[in-house]
Amino acid sequence: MSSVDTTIRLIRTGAQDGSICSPDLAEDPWVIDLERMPGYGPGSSMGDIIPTGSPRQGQIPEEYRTASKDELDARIRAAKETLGERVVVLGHFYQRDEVVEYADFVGDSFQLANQAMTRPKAEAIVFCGVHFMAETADILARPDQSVILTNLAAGCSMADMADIDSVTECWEQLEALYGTEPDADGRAPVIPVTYMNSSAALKGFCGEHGGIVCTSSNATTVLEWAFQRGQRVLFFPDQHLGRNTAKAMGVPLEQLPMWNPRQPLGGNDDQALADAKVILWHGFCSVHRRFTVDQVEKARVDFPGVTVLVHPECPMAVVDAADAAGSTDFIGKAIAAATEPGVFAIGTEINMVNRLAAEYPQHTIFSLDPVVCPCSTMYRIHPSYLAWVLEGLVRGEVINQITVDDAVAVPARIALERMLAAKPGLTAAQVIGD
Ligand code: CIZ
Repeated sequence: MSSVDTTIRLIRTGAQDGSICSPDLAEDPWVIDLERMPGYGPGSSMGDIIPTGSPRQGQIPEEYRTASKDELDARIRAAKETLGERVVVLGHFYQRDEVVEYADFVGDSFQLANQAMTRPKAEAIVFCGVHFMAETADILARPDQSVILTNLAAGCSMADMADIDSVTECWEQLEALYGTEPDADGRAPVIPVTYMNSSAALKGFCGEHGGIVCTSSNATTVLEWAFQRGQRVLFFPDQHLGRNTAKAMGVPLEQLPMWNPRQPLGGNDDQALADAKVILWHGFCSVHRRFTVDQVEKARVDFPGVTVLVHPECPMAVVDAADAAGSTDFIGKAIAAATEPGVFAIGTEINMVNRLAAEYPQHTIFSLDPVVCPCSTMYRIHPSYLAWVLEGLVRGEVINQITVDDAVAVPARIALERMLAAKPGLTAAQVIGD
């Protein structure tokens, strides 16, 4: 099976049938960054508005931009060999195969940050993922370890949808409405919960305000933790993960208002906020927003008996129409656990789906979305950038270091530690009861 990159190029040149969401996908990332559009780049979030001041990637030396695939391969392998245990390369599940092949670990954002910790001799942690992941790795890393993001333009459009200023403004409005005193059971008026896919500043905000971080694997446990300590939750940035998780825990949809930071009280009235159990920030993932109920229905018609597995960042109607919803780790494990050959339609990023299809040839595994449309920001990483930063390390130069100041890293670590300590255990009645 060919990689997503190869498929894109074949479709672009007409050598293979199919459709891609942008012809620019066939371009190299430095062309996109410097010559075409100062946005997220082609792919699933290309229509999203990138905040002004988002990191840009400067021009990398020509020798890397023009090197052939074979030359880059030889240089990356030689640099890794020279650096040995002094470097660890991390590749996210959503990263292209052409980069993942050099990764020492492949996983989700939190698994990767933790895996880096299993390499105590690593002086440098090279992230082939997106910005918030490198920040998390830096928060958890030792002070003498440097974390490198291979392309600084690899941000996350969903993480960018909640910034510290808008969340602080929201918090002040909620404090004015609810007050700051706990109720008779000692529960705070609101507990902030941030998804791992958020800036370090928001993790720090949660650490400072009695809140916590969650991943898509532990969102239920984290919401239970929050309901033990608070009357309601402010959940950011992904509305869909918040809604899908709270709904599955039994919270009625009327108690899940959405907060639009561009409107007073987030576009809600006092009563809706008084009744709220989870206030959902209006963010979304443009990869997962592409999946639709029509696609699920088509998969069921085309492949009777198909198992539809989707990520909880998908819209609620898609999650409801699927057979199961869960994190990347959940989806991978669900397929690994299938003993009989089966058909799986998957609603998550195409690189991961493609890799699962190659890894489990006994099954038919395909993306629910017929259009090839990778995560635009992951797609900014290319082997040229990896060769550039690794050869920098060989010369003793740390390129594209991501550093989180202690003023943010210390409270952010508290919010992450609360997540690690959270244990499942509340009943549905405890969650939704007043
Ligand atoms: O946390 C991650 O790495 C992402 C993007 C999702 C997931 O489910 O693992």
